Amino acid sequence: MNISSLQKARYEYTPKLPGMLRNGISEICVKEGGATQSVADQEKIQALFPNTYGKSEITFQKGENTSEARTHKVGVILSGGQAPGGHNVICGLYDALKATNKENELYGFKGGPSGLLEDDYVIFDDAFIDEYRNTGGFDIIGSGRTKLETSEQFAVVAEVCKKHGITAVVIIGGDDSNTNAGVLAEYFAANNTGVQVIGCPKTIDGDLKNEDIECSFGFDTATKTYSEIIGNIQRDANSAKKYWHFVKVMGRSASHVALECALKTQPNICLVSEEVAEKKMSLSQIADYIADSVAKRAAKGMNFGVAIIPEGVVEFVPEFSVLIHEINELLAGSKADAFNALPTWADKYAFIEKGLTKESMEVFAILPEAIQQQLFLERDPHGNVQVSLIESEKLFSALVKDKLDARKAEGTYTGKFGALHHFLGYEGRCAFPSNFDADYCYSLGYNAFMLIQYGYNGYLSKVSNLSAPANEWVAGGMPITKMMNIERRHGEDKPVIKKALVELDGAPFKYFEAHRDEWAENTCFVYPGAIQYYGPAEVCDITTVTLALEQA
Ligand code: FBP
Repeated sequence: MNISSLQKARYEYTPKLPGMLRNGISEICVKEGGATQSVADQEKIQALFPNTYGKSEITFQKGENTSEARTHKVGVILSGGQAPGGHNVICGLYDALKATNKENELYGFKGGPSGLLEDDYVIFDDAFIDEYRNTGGFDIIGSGRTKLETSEQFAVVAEVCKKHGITAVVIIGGDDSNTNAGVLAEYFAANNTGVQVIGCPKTIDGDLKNEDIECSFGFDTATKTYSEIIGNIQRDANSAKKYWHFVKVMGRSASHVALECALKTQPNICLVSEEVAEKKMSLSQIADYIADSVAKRAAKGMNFGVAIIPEGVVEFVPEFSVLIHEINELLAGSKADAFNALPTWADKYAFIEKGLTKESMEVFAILPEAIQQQLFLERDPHGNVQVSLIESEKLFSALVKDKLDARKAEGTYTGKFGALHHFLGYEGRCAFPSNFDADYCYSLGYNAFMLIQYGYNGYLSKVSNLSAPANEWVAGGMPITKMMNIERRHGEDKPVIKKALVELDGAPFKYFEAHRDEWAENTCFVYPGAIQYYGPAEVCDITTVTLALEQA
């Protein structure tokens, strides 16, 4: 197999573990904290999780390992979108499991949760694992978005575990997958299967975090990768001085990725979806806000700039959500056939004009035609508009152009405006994990096995104190039920891990808010450059600005 010299070098990299896990398996003991409670809706969550609710927080310490000596077969799955470091979670899990007992085995179920349902697996050995150490991607076993959530599915998983003698399942996933890990753990306990479930917090979006989970893995590497590219674009913009670049970054439900990239690169504009929702901003107001920056810079002779747009922002614009809802209604059921049968876009437009309320039609009318068509043509299997496919970077640049044209007509703007568009998403999800993610992920996996060895069920592998050097990280576990509350999902009350959105009174947003006016008007670009894997710790090992500000 041909591999790059970096890949070869990364095979040799030894991930750093938290101090308390460094002394060898025989010297890791457990300290149990007090009983826990869910963050909200305690009675309801307790009633739903009678076997796994209220368990203690766990911290590992240096001391005699008192766990029961038994052979373990562990199953692992990767669930949802790729995130750098997933391979290292599996490597850490494998190394801890083998260091404990050579007879222990690790089964990797292929293609995400469906691998568990279809009993499609590999059994890892040293040669297999060694090819994936410190590499990006989820290709070691693949991932998938099948949801493990029904009792029928749980019964199948229990059968598969029984068939192979699997004693524990590790689920590497985001908030939904770990919610389901908690429900599966309860099912296993209630049915006396003897199988444990441990979750690991993954997602580049950074929206699986709370008072216990300081960050999800992959966020560090993905945002460093995007920031490198944004910095390069900024330098190009500052060299050529003729384009405004609209850069959309991934992050469907939260703007952590956009905000972190902005904190690293200091662009002229960064939209934060949570603020858009809080201030109930309209598309027109957002366009004016960006156009103001364009105009102020143009007045100083700078007809260039960079704007970061979070992937999910349009869903946070109240008037846009109403429009989407009305379009879904307008084309519900057989009405879609009547619409599709109309021969021209003009006919379709007339149909839309008749079906939407006046307010929604006003919003629809200001959209560029390409976006209007996207709303009607690209629909999911249920017939709903696929908001994630909307090219919001193009939408906003078109709206800004309209605003500037109007200002030109009024004589209040005389600059030039040429826009270019970028979408940074998949580029960052499988990058070689930064040293932080390589270390963090390996520790999460290693730690997950320690939780298994000590018999815990329904826990999330927890590694904290992450802005300190790895030696000072704290390893342990937190009951998944502690992170749950009840939310209305698809018309039903469900116990779920709360998704973490950007907090507008949190330190990262406050820092951004305090500096953005200056960044909007002047050129304060920062060029972070590529992720460095070898060199001084202050260049290679520091994590995100978000975490540094949150923990300052
Ligand atoms: P997870 O929440 O599963 O980690 O995935 C998040 C994400 O990376 C988003 O940022 C992006 O919108 C989405 O995945 C894309 O999903 P897909 O890989 O299915 O196209």
